[in-house]
Amino acid sequence: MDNLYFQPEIETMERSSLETLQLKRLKESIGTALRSPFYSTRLGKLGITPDSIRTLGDLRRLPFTTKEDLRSNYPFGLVAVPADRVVRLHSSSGTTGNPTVICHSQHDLECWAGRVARCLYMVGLRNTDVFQNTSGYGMFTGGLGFQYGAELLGALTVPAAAGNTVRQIKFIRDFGTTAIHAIPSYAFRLYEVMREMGISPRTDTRLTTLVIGAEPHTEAQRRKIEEAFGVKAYNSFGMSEMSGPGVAFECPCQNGLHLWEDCYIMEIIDPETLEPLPDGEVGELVLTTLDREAMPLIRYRTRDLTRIIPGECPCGRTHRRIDRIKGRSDDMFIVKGVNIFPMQIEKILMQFRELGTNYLITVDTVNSNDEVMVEVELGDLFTDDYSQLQRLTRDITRQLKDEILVTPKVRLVDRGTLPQETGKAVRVKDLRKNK
Ligand code: DLL
Repeated sequence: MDNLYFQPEIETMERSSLETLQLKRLKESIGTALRSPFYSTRLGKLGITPDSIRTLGDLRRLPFTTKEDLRSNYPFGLVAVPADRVVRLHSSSGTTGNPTVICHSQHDLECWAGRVARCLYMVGLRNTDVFQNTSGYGMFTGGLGFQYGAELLGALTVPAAAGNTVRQIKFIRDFGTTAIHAIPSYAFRLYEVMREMGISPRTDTRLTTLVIGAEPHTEAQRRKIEEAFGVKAYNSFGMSEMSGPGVAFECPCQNGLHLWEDCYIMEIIDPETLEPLPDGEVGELVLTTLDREAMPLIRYRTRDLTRIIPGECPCGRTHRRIDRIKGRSDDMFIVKGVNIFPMQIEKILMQFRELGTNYLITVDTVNSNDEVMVEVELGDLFTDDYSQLQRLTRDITRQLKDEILVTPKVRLVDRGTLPQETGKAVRVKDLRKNK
């Protein structure tokens, strides 16, 4: 039973067979989508039928689907099956207007759990593992998504949910947790509290694996997490619109995330011109679902920026890899005409050993001038020597300016000063939006 979730016939499939499978499933997906009010109008108007798709290239003739489409057809306008087949919905936390809703049939939930089990198996988890999930349960898909995936794998799955760090640590020790799923900012929090309690993750726990994802993070941040816990931390990518976690995941080679191409067709487009980009170039990820029946999505614009990593992976899996997410096109902020992504700033900050991992970027207009302020917490090894702090501030400012081409104000603050979110970290506050 142990290797049920390694499916070499799918994961290492010849590209040509994989593409044949994709084409077959794409036609089916379009046939299903046409049963929803939204796509029957949108695609019907263009005369699209499953038979009009003869090659994978024909997908490019179809219109994109956007988050706005989901919002304006809220809640059920994209549902393609009768109501009695829908068994669950997840919804995003829309701050303004309608949230987005994704509906699932029993079949969809089974496919999703299978994908997550496949990902966990890939990084070495088995039915003897104890998997503790620190995601919020509820509408956020990191909770139930990992719960059902890890259970399907046969692991003892601990639905610890978000927050209450001291209790999390007690569970880790009492239940012999071997694997933790956490968003990267929470992994740091867990480690800090462990240290305050005098607990070493290396010697006082049975941890072997961390799964981190759901928010952008740099390679340097991943390395810091790995050093802190003394175990490998694997990057996990997904989004509620594509069911949740389990869309793309790192293998033990940790050189990109295999995107499961039997379940999704991926495209990378230039977000301005909407034209396809060649492998290796960074652009917006566009995904089409291939095995979802309650609510298929065709050419969904994710807004996530990444690239396809050219070449083959030494692990032998043939599903292509995406690079870690560089940010979202809607995360980008513009200061003095320069496009800036929070990940550019994080990349520089993480190079300074004196700094901790929590930071906040505030953009504001001061005397008609746009200014960027970067506040970052100090790591606890650092002294409070004033001249040393000044030198460090200067170094950070210079390196940031080289990277983002704007001179930011840098403020070093004590550990624990900046807000610590229980969910995904909020890295940018753009106060210009409120003016
Ligand atoms: O974050 C699903 C998920 C749960 C993924 C647990 C992984 C682990 P949403 O809340 O809909 O779903 O947010 C999706 O989060 O479009 C990306 O911008 C970002 N994101 C997700 N995974 C990563 C990652 C879940 N590994 C949005 N790296 C996506 C960077 C990520 N960004």
